[in-house]
Amino acid sequence: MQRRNFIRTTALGAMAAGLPAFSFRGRQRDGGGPLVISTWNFGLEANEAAWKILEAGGSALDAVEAGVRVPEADPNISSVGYGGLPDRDGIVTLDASIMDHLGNAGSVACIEKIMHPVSVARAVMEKTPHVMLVGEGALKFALDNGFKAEDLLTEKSKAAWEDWIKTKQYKPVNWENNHDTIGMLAINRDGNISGACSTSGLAFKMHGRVGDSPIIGAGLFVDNEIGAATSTGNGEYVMKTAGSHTVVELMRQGMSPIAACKEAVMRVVHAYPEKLHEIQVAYLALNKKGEYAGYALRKGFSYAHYDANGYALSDTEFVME
Ligand code: SD4
Repeated sequence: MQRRNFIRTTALGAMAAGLPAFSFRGRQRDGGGPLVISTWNFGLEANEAAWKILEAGGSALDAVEAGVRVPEADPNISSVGYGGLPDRDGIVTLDASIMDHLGNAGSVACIEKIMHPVSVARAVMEKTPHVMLVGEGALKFALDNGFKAEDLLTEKSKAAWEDWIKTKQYKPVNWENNHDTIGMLAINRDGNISGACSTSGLAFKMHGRVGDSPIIGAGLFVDNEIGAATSTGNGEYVMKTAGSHTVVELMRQGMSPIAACKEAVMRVVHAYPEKLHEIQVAYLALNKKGEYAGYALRKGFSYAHYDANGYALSDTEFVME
């Protein structure tokens, strides 16, 4: 917040002095250095873990994996990894994806018992000819590759499920947005871009339900020539509009990150007007120049940012309250 105020002050100062001020509607990194951005507010640690790698001259891929692993391991975050809210049968199933600057991609969907699905997604990318493994096959692959099987349900997430089941009795599936999928995008010192995304998906979803986060082109897309995008919200609407790929394609046609994110949100607005009262869809995007922004259907979407100037949180613009 402090940094936001600082930026705002600086921009106003520049305008007052008759100097070109950068726009709030998307920002440009200073001097072309590395940076990392991520959806919502997972605290300083996630972005800091990524930033340390970028600052040391490491790859954007290592950075986003390290960053996403932080909330995955945090039992107090109820929407990602360990401690994530289970499905309506009380089972924690996780979705994750990763994509690098060479166009390589990997993902896992509906994987159980593995605390770091983003690292399994990376292993799928690096060790198999495939992009995506799901369910039991994904778990078997993870175990074969040295990942440990663990109980991901915590006392707290179990209690939340037991509470929910008392009143909802499986109906309807919880469609309220369980905020806070982490989508993270980074650009490193060489200007190469990677992204990663990880979630426990919608709370109390149907068993077997997969969201947008592990779908390349929906929850995440990277094109190193253009930029990258990631999404959060009700994944069904992101999937039905091929959201993140749409954002990157719009940037390819010359749109700024904020204009591209807004247009992708507006595709949902136009296609599903009768659903808007019950859903959230939000995008975060970064282009090759290091300009970045987010845009949301509803008020309340925020993102974190870390670069050489430090850490900052920002709210995005939105279509409706
Ligand atoms: C999903 N997009 O599984 C995810 C959930 C999410 O904020 O982002 N919640 O649909």
